Amino acid sequence: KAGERKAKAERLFGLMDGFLKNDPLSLQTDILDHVEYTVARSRFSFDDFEAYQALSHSVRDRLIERWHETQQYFKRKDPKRLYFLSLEFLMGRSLSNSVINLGIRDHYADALKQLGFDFEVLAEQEGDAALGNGGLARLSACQMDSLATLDFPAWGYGLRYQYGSFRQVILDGFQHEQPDYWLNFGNPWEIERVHVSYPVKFYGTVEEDILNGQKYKIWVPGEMVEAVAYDNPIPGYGTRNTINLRLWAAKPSGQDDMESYNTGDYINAIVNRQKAETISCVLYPDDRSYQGKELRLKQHYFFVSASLQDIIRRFKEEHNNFETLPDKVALQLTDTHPSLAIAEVMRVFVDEEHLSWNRAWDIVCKIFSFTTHTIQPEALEKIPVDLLGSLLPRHLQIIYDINCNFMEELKKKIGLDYSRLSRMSIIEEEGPVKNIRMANLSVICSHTVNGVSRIHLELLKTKVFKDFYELWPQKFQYKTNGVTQRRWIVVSNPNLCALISKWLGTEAWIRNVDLLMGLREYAADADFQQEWKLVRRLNKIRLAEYIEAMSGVKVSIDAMFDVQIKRIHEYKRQLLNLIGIIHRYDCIKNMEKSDRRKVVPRVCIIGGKAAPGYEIAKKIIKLCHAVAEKINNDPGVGDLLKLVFIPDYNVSVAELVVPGSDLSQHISTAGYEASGTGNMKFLMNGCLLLATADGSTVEIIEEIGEENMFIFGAKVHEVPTLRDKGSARKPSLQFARIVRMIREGYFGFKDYFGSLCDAVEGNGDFYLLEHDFESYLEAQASADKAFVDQKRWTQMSILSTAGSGKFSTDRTIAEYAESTWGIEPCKCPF
Ligand code: TH1
Repeated sequence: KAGERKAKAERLFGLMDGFLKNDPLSLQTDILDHVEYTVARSRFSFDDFEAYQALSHSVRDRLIERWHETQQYFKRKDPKRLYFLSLEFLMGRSLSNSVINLGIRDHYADALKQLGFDFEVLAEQEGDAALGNGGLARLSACQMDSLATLDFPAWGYGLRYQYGSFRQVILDGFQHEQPDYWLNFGNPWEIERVHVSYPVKFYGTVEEDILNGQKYKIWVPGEMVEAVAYDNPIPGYGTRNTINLRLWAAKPSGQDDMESYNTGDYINAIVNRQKAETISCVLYPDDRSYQGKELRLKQHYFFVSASLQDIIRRFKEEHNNFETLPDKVALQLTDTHPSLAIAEVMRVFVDEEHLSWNRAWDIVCKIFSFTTHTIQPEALEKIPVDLLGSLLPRHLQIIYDINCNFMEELKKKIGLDYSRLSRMSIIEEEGPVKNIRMANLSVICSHTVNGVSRIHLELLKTKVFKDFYELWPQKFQYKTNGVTQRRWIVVSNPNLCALISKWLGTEAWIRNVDLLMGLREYAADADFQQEWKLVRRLNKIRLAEYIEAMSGVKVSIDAMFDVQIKRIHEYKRQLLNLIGIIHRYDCIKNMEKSDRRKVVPRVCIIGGKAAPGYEIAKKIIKLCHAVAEKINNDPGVGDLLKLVFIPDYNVSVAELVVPGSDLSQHISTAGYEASGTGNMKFLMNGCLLLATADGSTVEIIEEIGEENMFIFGAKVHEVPTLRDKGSARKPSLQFARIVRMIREGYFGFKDYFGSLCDAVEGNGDFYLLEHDFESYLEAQASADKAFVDQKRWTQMSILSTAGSGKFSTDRTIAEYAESTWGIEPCKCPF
């Protein structure tokens, strides 16, 4: 039998003619075949979009080859695997990233040229995959790139939302949300696996059964939905390893409800079944405040249940003893969103696999690690007990049992300290409704809890999880976030990439980013500076063209491009930026004509989405437009100051904006940004940072030195006292004057901005805008001063890139692999 199988395999491989070839002729034939047979257009006439489709399919073929090889290799080697669970992945575009990681970008560019197409133009045809909101989701995407590149045997799991992050449309300066029809034109980057599907249960009751004299719980569901897998290959750079991101879509269950068909209401029965698809229909657009909505909870469980069925099935194919599961499987929880997985594993083990509670619990405590991404209380997920009890009745019982055991253990350790016990309980009893605290569940059941920057861990230890830290200090760690240099330099800034490789004399930094340090020795070199400045200028030209196309505003390339792009949030203080801009405008207006020559011209760029229900954030967007209208049309100001809002900020917009900026702002109130990752993208691209000592910026300061940045504002430990002092502080007259201008309608919309102004005045100033205003202006003045001295500025810019090595997800992932997941590389041989 084995001999027969081998002979067949050899014959098939012979038929296959080895792997796909990457010479120009093969690539052209391939692309044209896809034009004809996949896109079904004539090979003699097809447009740019059709060319993009055919091109992507040809790349996809190559991804699939490596995907197969890698998965077979993992299966054969059977290493410990990491399963990375995240409800959000912001992948952006895939084409350029894929061909670069496969090492065949130039091959494709040549092949296309001979067909009369330009690679870059075709790459622009692709829309973003935006299955996430902000930093957390892009972090998950960057981490996938590093997991693949570092050859780790890992898979990502997520949801395949039919509608990703909403499209932000600005009308009259107001944000409107529109659906993101990202799948309408097909998605060549995914592989639908119709045969990989699992039933997911909801509602119903819990009953008891007896088997071999033992009592068991059986969950009799009230609703069943099918989860279908869509695989998205993730190629590593400089390796053949291609890992998988498996996303689930909801489909009506294959188990027919005969009852409703038999009653004769055929149409209604079908229509009702179709509703199953709503579960994976839409991404929740709010990245902070958590609302206990049933659909959201359904999404969480749907995702968790399908992923675990898949993971456990794979484990059982090769193993028959769950005791070895912790040696073979690590489950990473990205924030609390997937933490129902804990209760689900307990349920499967106890109810379906018939393990004893204690054995199941032992295993569970060894497989989960949890990373938290915030400290803001409104983001901590709390599920109303009644909601969980109706949707997932068995899970509620299990969570109660876990909590009960935990409370007993805890009492033995800390005695009857009831206030501490109630703080640490998974069940929140206070308040009008009882809630399940998902964060407590995650901490109790995970072997490791990670923060996303050093300062974030400090705050977790001393505030949010203080009680838990005192109980289990060894559980708490941090892994400072990173970004992938493949996407954020190689893909998005090809000129800088080439320049770095030229001066370092190697491309090795693309896999080993610490080598960027080697740029330090050329930081003051006149030739290098010249080339550096030229690259940056070309990027600014590209950005200026985009700005003009999007907003109609013509901007000067010589001006300093000053950028703040990120989700709009009070704690991120876009309003401080705007107040600073108004102040600058006011100064220019009140200046003698002769003094204006000394002003450093600025183009202020703001971009970001506001959660649809977040009124204050939406008002900030409107204020930005109102201020821009006034400034940009003031002939007395001209090129000295421009303000533009870039609509519909997403990954591909960031790829354009980041390389073209001179200065970027990361100005959250200290203690509020758990890490921040935008700062790292700008840093890598040689953009200087104007920032508070918050989140990962604290560590950036250590790497590149405060003298190469513009740091301002209250420090973390000062914030609570400053807030308590409130209006007792010395008021800033300048600040008050500007707030009054806004309030009194200097920029129009008089009544509309009142609540914005209330939120930053006197005791209302929760995020300390007024307190930090003065030092903010000083930092801005130092930035102006530095910009005038272009030699110094360029040196700072080079030193920023040179010092950015620590902030690669390659480092983050290597740390997780070593001290949290316990996994090792598994490199597929050539
Ligand atoms: C962000 C944090 O705000 C940011 O500081 C951090 O760099 C990033 O995560 C990655 O670690 C968060 N995003 C979310 C999204 C949701 C809930 C909480 C957070 S915290 C949905």
